Amino acid sequence: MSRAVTNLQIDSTRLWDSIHETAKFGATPKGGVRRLTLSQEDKQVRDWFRKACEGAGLEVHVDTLGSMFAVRKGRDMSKLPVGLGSHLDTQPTGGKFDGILGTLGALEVIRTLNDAGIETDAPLCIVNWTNEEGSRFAPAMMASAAYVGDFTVDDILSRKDAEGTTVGAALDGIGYRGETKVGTQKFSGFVELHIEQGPILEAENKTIGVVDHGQGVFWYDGKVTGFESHAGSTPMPLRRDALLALSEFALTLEQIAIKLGPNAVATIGEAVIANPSRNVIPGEIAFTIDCRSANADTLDALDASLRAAAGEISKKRRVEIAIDQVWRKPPTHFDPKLVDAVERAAGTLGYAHRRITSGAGHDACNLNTIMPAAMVFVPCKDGISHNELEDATQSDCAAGTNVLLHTVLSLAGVAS
Ligand code: HGY
Ligand code: MN
Ligand code: MN
Repeated sequence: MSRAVTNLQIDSTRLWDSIHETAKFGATPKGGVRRLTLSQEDKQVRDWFRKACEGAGLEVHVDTLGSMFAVRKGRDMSKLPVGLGSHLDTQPTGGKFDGILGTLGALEVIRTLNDAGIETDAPLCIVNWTNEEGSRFAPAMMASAAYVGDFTVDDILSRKDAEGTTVGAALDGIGYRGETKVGTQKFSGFVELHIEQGPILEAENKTIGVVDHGQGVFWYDGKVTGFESHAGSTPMPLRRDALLALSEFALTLEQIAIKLGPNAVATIGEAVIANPSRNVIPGEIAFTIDCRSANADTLDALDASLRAAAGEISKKRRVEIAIDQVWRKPPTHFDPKLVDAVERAAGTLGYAHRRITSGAGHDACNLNTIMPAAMVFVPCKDGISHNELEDATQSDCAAGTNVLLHTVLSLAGVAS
């Protein structure tokens, strides 16, 4: 590779400006971003992204689940493109970097190659995957899961949010139900840049995380059915209190994860009392469970233990605890060759780096089931993410994007 290419660096200010320019779509008073998938705020950032991609000479197409693909021609168009990108949707109390860094970092790679007049041998394709977060519609990494065949497109289109709006209606509502059949755009491989969303890189003063594994994820929908009765006249021993049953289950689940740890986590992120009233004993609660581990056996142990605990508590408290598994994502072992390519790029660029397992799920974890995939991590402040305080430094974001650039160049080849 020529010296000019080897020394090529992205434009750190342009990347930083685009991160902060797009943060205005769904900006929250506390400095975060609320950009739920397929919302009006998501439409705004999608429109911005499409315009920026077309401005960079890319040909944009959208699939039937709204994922956006922007192709940069290569010298040899008979070759499959190298894919890079992430997602632009956020959590309700999201930050400026989760997903956004990887998508805008991919755009910055293209802009840098354009400025340098570099043509790659294979084409490149940058991607904004619909609904990575899984907050408004389950599951998370939804569109890439359908892309790899874990769910049918019709199943996904029929998924409903808490208001009863389907994915299909939400796509139509923002004009992003595209023409391209899901799975049409093929790749030779996929590389995703992302903030770590954990504390390790910052604590160890590492600039780059070379992601070789990802935790598996089990999601469940749960419902506790007790018995509504008067908060004043019902003696304590006669109560079938759904909230107290869920509370005992939640604390038991915490102990299960701690016992199976350190490589196990479990979270009840949603709990909704049906027809809440301060002087009625809760009779019904819908809740969710998120369990994770990088070890498949630990995941299975989490599953068995939480089901057993639900059975014991339901008997003891004379309630029903129904648990329905709605998503099963096994642990990810990223493609060794692509992981090596990321590690080589980080080493050549002189960044302090280490191998790392991703605690969070990512679209690249799904893609890795049908093509070679890998990830590049950069630190985030205090390891905080899925929180409006989420923060990262300009230099780390630039370093991660430089590693993405040189990894992609090593995979796509340089024609001129
Ligand atoms: O849930 C996850 O790990 C991702 O942030 N959607
Ligand atoms: Mn993400
Ligand atoms: Mn996220």
